[in-house]
Amino acid sequence: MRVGVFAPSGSGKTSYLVGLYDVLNEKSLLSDTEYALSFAIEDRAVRGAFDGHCRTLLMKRGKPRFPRPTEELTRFSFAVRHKVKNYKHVIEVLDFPGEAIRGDRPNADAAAQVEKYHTSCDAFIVLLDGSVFARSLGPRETPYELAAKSIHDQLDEAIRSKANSELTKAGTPVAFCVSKLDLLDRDQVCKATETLRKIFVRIFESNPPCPILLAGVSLGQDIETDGEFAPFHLEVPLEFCLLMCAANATLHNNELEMRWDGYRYTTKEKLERRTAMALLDRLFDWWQTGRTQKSYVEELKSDTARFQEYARKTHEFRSLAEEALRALRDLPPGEAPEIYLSGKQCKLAERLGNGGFPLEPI
Ligand SMILES: Nc1nc2c(ncn2[C@@H]2O[C@H](COP(=O)(O)OP(=O)(O)OP(=O)(O)O)[C@@H](O)[C@H]2O)c(=O)[nH]1
Ligand SMILES: [Mg+2]
Repeated sequence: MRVGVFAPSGSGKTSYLVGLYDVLNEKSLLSDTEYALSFAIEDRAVRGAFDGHCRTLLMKRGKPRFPRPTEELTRFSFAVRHKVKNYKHVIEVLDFPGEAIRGDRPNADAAAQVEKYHTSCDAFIVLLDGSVFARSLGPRETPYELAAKSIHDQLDEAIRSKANSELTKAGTPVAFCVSKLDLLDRDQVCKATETLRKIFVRIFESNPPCPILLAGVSLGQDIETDGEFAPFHLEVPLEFCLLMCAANATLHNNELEMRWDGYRYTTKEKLERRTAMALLDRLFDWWQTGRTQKSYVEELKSDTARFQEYARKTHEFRSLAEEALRALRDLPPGEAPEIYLSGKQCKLAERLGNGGFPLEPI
């Protein structure tokens, strides 16, 4: 799964990723009955850099605790595993200088690379600085608004180009996050989400529909002065993307599994009929179809292998989706994030039903 973490410069992308790394490490240490997933960055150099950033975030106070503005594109991946079923799936992320998507002054080379990466993403986490978004939209667009609109356009295009593939079959998930939630009061949160919905209205109401999450995230109260690192909902957007992509892949592979079972069945039938037939019948069949008994056996073998591969994937993605769904459903009632599909609010299903789609209309 490739996740695009989209945000204009200074919105807290790198800080979010560092905080998220810490939260995922903590959750990975829980027992499998509490949290059955574990996350790990497998590249030692990248892991070392994240550990360093985490230490600074936890030990220092004020501005120096945060990572410096990002100057280069950093692509990394972490593996998510199911602790019991021992299934591994790789999640790829790109951190980049937010400058690259500033509407007014894009760095052409980085901008092209960022855009290329994003068109191949299966899911998106969009971070927008709550303290900027809580202000009213003025008559003239600020560079921040221009950057947000540029994100909108790239999202729109990426969603179209990714439609109907394995992880996005029933829509590309997008988690919109109001970042720096600790700086906002209730009215400002409403204002920020209203602005966000206005700018991204086409994504909210996209057709075919994309599952949308709307959440607030923060690294902690007074984190920019002397507050403790107290992560709020940092893992929620990722769990949502994981849930939706894994549920989509379950649907997709389940469908292929059924279709392939059909092929397998007909090949098997033909083979059995031919085996039972007299030599003359076989010759007649060969003359009519040009196929030998061996070719039927080979076809059956490869069909069976495909069928088993799809069945395995259905099972594995399902286990990921179930656990991500459980984690999201376990959030305290007052903290449940808002979820939308085709502009309408939805809720999380109690469990993945046979249909496998985890959202229900309210
Ligand atoms: N109050 C508050 N401030 C935050 C939070 N997260 C980040 N910040 C502040 O936002 C600043 C920018 O964060 P970065 O993570 O560097 O933002 P970025 O999106 O990576 O920026 P670029 O690398 O320039 O694209 C930090 O230096 C902090 O001052 C948060 O949760 N709450
Ligand atoms: Mg950064």
